[in-house]
Order: sequence, then structure tokens, then C-alpha cells
Amino acid sequence: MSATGLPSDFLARLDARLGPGGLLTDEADCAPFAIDWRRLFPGRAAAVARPASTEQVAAIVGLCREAGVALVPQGGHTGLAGGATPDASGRQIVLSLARMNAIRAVDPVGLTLEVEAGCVVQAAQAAAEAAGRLFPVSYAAEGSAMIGGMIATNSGGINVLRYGMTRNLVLGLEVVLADGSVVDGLRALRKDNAGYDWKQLFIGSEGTLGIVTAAVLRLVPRPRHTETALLAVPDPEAALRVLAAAQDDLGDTIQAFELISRCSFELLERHADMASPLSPSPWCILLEAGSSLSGLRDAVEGTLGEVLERGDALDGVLAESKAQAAGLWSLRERITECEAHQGKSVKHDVSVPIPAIPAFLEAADRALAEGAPGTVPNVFGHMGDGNLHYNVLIGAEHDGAAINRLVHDVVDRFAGSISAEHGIGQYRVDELAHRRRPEEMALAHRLKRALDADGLLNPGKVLRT
Ligand code: 2HG
Ligand code: ZN
Repeated sequence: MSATGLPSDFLARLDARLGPGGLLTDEADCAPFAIDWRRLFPGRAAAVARPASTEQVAAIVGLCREAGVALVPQGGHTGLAGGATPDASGRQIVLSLARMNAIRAVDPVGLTLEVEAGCVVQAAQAAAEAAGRLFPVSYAAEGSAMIGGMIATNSGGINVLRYGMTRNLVLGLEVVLADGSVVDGLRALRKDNAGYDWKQLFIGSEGTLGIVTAAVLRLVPRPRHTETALLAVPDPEAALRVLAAAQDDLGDTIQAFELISRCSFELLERHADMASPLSPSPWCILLEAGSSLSGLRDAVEGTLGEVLERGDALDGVLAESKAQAAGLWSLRERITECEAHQGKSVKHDVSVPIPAIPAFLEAADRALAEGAPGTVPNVFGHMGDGNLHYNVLIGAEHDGAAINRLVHDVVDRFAGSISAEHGIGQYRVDELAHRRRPEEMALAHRLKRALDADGLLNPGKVLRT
């Protein structure tokens, strides 16, 4: 054993297998990989392995297995649940997939894209766009987030109501298992019922069952016309009526329907000097529709006219240009960053049945006012798919874990989920165990044991091991 507590020649063997630049061991070099974006889960890594190929990933997993060393897979380092950072023992290895960033193939007719796990989400979008197609997973962190992390967390984003979660957009996967074997399921097929659909096990498993090294993603036709509108609404009930009107008039051309509270706009004003083009209102909706058929603008204008006339919307703006649409989107996308500048917050990534959103918000606000006076809800999110970020701004005197439980109790009353799109990571690991039925947790532990008997893949994430 060496001073690190790892077998003495272990790091040298990793280094030899990875080649020049493949292994970081210096504490200062490893430090940025050992803490999450929110800086809530500081850890310490024995080393950071940066493989450049699937074979190297398999070799590293094999060496870690022989030495009994745990591995923490990491992508773009944008997760909000501490799912990709090591613990504080200094005995875990971070496996960064960043060097495996190739775009291997684009098929604009078959509508598929094959990429490696370290490809940045925005680069995958750009490759689809260059082929005249759309890769529809989109969120504020897309400029850094990587495909491997997107798949490992089954991430959502702003287009889920039209195109589904990441799970709906993965056709094939290549995975390295805990025993170092490589399972190649990189099939570009729409229909494939030949046996178990095993890839689903790995999507959303946060690197605890296997390491995603490459994927075949589903592309969609790129809508020729896109219309983006910001609407001021008096309350969440009115927002629901706007959603119903948009569903009636615009059908499945609606691709985003985001709810933004007044508090979020205040944070944007304070920390990014960004102002809404509309006069202040308790809530806003950012709506986007897309179609390749003509007539979309008329249809969107019709919907806006109707909801304004009925008083469900108080004010509204329909973007006149791509630049104006991008400006509206940047208001929505910069909320997270402004919330971080504000100070401490307790994040909630919840979903409830869509019609229950107004009652959920009322109940959560009440629970907070009674149970944690002095806190302020900063609510925004993907109303069109039922997923809200009911984040709570807190002071030093507040107990974050208690606020978490308080809000999740309300989520339970509405038969919702405590993790809609960010995953469990370390942040929600106890809450998951507490809230899921024992049979579901027992099944999860059986899957974990079956695929990672020694518990070396991302231990302590999703499940307490
Ligand atoms: C979003 O919807 C992201 O912008 C981040 O999921 C949410 O900061 C958050 O809580
Ligand atoms: Zn979100």
C-alpha cells in the first residue's frame, strides 16, 4: 500500500495504460474534478483518469476492479445533484470522459447521430443542425454538459413536452460494465424488440450500473419556422388555461412551455442586469412552437389574442426575430446562475400531474410560510411537462435538509416525483430511500448487486451502499 492507501503500483499501472496526458495525479490538477458545480459536495480524488477510447475505459475499470478502487464517472461537470464527484476519502478515481468527444456519424435520412460520451451536448446539436436536422435535448448547461452525463442522468430540459426525455432519444448504447467488459449495442434502429431493452437500465442510472462510452441518438426533422412568446399571467391557474388554449390551437407544434415567477425576474434584474420586456406580473410563460408548415405565426398570434382577450394573459410579446427570441430565452436560461449569485438556496426538481400545479404551488407556499418563515420560493420550470424547480432562497439560520423534507412532503401529497430531470446523485439519496416504496428500493439494490457486486461504480450515488 502507498501513502494514499491505494496499492503501491496502482497509479503507475493506470498511467501506463492511459499514456501521456491521460492521468492527473497532482492534487491541484485533480481538485476541480473533485467538487460539484454548486460546491456543495467537496471531495478528494486519488487521480483523474482521462481515457481516449472505450478500450482504455475498459482497461481502467479492470485495473480498478483488481485493486478494489472505486470509480466516479464524470462528464461536463454541470450536474446539480453531486452525482459525479468523489467522496472525501481520497481513494476514489474520477473517470473523465471528456477526451472521448468524437461525433462518429450523422444520418439525416435515418435521423440518427452516433457520438462518444464526452461530446458536448451543444456540439451534438450543431452536428445535427449542419445536417439540417435537430437534436432536441436543450438546457442552459448545454455548452458544457456532455452526452454521457445527459444519458446517465436521463436529463430533460425545455423541449420535453414535445420530444420526451433523453430516454426517448437514445436508440443505441455502448457501455463498459463493472467487470471491464464492453457491451456494444450501438444499433441505429427505430424498432428493435430482440430481447431485453437493456440500454434503459443504464439511462438515468448515474454511472452506478455501468459507464456509457458512446450512443446512437435519435434526431428529428428541424422545424423551419419557430415562434417564441413571453406572456405575463396573473396566476398559475391562468397559466394552465393558456396551456390548454395552446394545446387546442397549436397542437404538437408546442415545444416549450416554461413558467417563470416574479422572484426569478427580480434575481435576473439584480444579478445580470436583465429586464423583462413586459410590465411586472406575478408569473410569466415562455412559450415556443415550431413547424415546417406555413401559417404557424398566424396560429400563435391567434392563441395570444385569445388568451389576452380572456384575461388569462395580461400582456405579451411575440419575438420578431431570432435575436429577440434568443433574448427571451436567455432570461430563462440565466436564472440558475442568478440564483447562485443571490446566496444559499435549496433546490427542488419536482414533478406533479400538470393540472395539480396551481394547488401544489399554493400548498408548498403555505408549508414554507408555516415551517420555514423568512425563506423565499424562487419558482421556475417546465410547466408543460409538469416539472417545476421549486427552489427556496434561504439564510444562514435555515436548515436546508428540513426545507427539503417539507417541500417533498407536499410533492408526496400530490403523488409527484422528487427528481424529475436532475437525478438523485448524493443530494437526494436519503430522500429517495425514504420516499420510494421498500419493494422499489429492494429491486434497485438487487439490480445494483447484479451489475456491480463489489460496489465500485459511483458508490453512494442514487443508493446508499
Ligand atoms: C433549468 O431548468 C435547470 O434551468 C436548472 O434544470 C434548474 O437551477 C435549477 O434549479
Ligand atoms: Zn430544468
